[in-house]
Formats: sequence, structure tokens, C-alpha cells
Amino acid sequence: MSETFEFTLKATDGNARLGAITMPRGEIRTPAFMPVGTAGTVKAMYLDQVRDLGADIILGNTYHLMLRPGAERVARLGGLHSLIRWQYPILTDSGGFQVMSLAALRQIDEKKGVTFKSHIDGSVHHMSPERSIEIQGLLGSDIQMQLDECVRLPAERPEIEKSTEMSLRWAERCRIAFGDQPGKAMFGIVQGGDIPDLRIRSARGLADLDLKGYAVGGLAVGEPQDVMLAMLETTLPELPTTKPRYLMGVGTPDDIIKSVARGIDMFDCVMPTRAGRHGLAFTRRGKVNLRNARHAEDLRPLDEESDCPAARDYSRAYLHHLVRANESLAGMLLTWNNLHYYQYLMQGIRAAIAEGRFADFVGETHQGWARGDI
Ligand code: PRF
Repeated sequence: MSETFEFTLKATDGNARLGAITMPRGEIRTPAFMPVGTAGTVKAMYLDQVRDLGADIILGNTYHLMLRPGAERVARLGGLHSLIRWQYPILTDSGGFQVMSLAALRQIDEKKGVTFKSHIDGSVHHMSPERSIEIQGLLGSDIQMQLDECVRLPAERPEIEKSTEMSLRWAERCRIAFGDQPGKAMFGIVQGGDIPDLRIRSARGLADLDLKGYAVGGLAVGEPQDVMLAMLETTLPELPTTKPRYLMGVGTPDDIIKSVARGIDMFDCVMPTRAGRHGLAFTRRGKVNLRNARHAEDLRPLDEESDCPAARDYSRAYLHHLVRANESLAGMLLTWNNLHYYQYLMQGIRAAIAEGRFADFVGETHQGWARGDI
């Protein structure tokens, strides 16, 4: 495996890109979906299963891990990879987004960073751009994210502008704190809300910093899908084609396909894992809510043609029972099914781009969802 972090573009089909990131812990085939392992576990899954489904990289969260078990403790225990038994690349989010969505009493100061109260025990913590990078280093993260501020939409221009400019200055501080680590990467995060000139300003400012990769943040935070897609169309032409682009926290299978069509290479989302724990299955025939009474005596599996045992070998009647009875196995089977479906979708996307038939693939995939399963 590569000693350094490299991104290779292998084929394009329209704006869709097929590529690969190579780095010391492994290769990441792009477009890639990264299962979310917030607190050092992809909930309800063994990491061996996650790997077998085709995941090349998983995501971890600075915010959760700094609070519990603690970044210094993870470092003393040998780092996140060895602790959780995942030897492949790990990307860590920087913490700012989770502080804003989970912590109490948040205060932002450009120089000092964010001060917040833990959602677990109310203890007070500080995180500056430099401390976020330090924590991500202690965890042993392979791809680190800059500390940023994400504004929820709708919001007024002055608020978005102020936070976009601050995030850009934080990117520079994070780049300096990260320094030169050949086998690892630190990505900048484009902000700018739903305002095109701010998106362009943010993307150009980050491009000038010559980072190893670029994320698009601040989307899927309350705006309609067409606004999100319009922001990608505004943002992506401003970023270098030679670096990977990561759309943070997105999304549904439809969001993913439409974002790949506009040039996104990487995704992460709690959708497949969280929805699975709530009784919702993603399939080639669209979404199936196993809580629904119509499944109570349905002996058909979710998808008899799937090669995932959770989709192929268990009846809907049994899955329905497990969901209704609140059994752990319900979450385990549906998470397995959903992560399998997401990786199957990404593999289909990559094969279609390689063969120059991405538009046909999109059409066929939408047809499958529209057909429904009953
Ligand atoms: N910033 C960071 N993490 C994120 C986001 C962001 O804007 C989003 C927005 N969809 C998800 N996760 N640091």
C-alpha cells in the first residue's frame, strides 16, 4: 500500500468521477460510502461484517470520543484502529457540527474555539481548531477534518457570512496544526449556506490553501434537495479536480446518486444505520417500513435476489415481529441489510461510471425504487 496519500481519477462520465484514494492503511474506491461509527462502533454491526460488505473506510467522531472514553485514553490504549479492531482507513469529523447539534450551552469564540457542556454528564469542554486536530491525531485518524461552523438553514446572510469567513480562517489554523503528515490528510470544509457567492468564496479560499481533499459542509441541514444540488453545482467547479470531494452527512440513496452526478466522491450518513434501528429497510424496490402491519404474515424475504442474508433469508413476518417486539436482532438485521444496500449501490455506481453508462444506471435505479415491492 501507498506510503503517501494519493488520489487517482480513473474515469469520468459527465461530471461523475471514478477514482481511488491510496494511503498506508488501504485503498478507498470512490465514489465511496463511509458507514458511521460515531462512538467507536458502527451500531449493531461487527466491523468484520462492515468490511465484508465492501466498506473501505469508516467515520469516527471527535466530539463523542473526546467525551467518552477520551482522546488521551484512546491514545494510551493504542489508538482507535487497534481498540476497535479496524485496520483500514478511518476519517474523523472535527467535532464542531456535533457540538452544535448535541451539546448544551455552546459558545463560540473565533480565537478560543467552542466551549460547550457535554450531553453525557454536563462537564465543560473547550475545542479550538488546534485542539480538534490534536484530538484527531491522538485517535490515530487517517483523514482529519478541519474545525468548522455549520449554520442551519434557513438563516440570514450576515450569520452565514460571518461563520463562513471564520470557518475559512479556522481551516488555515488547522492546516498549520496538522503540518506535514505524508500518509494522512486534513480536509477543508466548504461552508456558505445557500448563498452562491459565499459558497464560491469559501471554495476558492480553501483551494488556495492547497489541502489534500475538500468537503462540502453546511448542506442537508434543512434546505430542499434542489437547493442542495444547486449549491453543489456552484461549489464543485471551484475545487481542484485532482482532489477528492466529500459531501458531509448525506444522504438518501437518491441524494447520493444525484450528488455523484455532480462530481462528489465521498459520503457518510447515519441514514442506513439509524433507519435500520427504527425498522426501515432500503432495498432495490425502494424503502420498506417493517413496522407496518401489512408485513405481519408475509413470508417473503426483503429481496430474494440479494446476496445479503438479512435481505434474502429472513421473512418479512419475522422482521416485523422483531421490530414490534423491540428486539436487538431487528436493528442488527436491518442495519446489515441497509449497509449492504448502500455498498451495493456504490459498487453499481462505480461500475456504471467505469463503463460510461452512469445515466442509464440512474434511470434503472429510479425505476426499481418506483416499482415498489408489493
Ligand atoms: N460540518 C462538519 N460535519 C458535518 C457537517 C458540516 O457542515 C454536516 C452537514 N451536513 C454533516 N456533518 N464538520
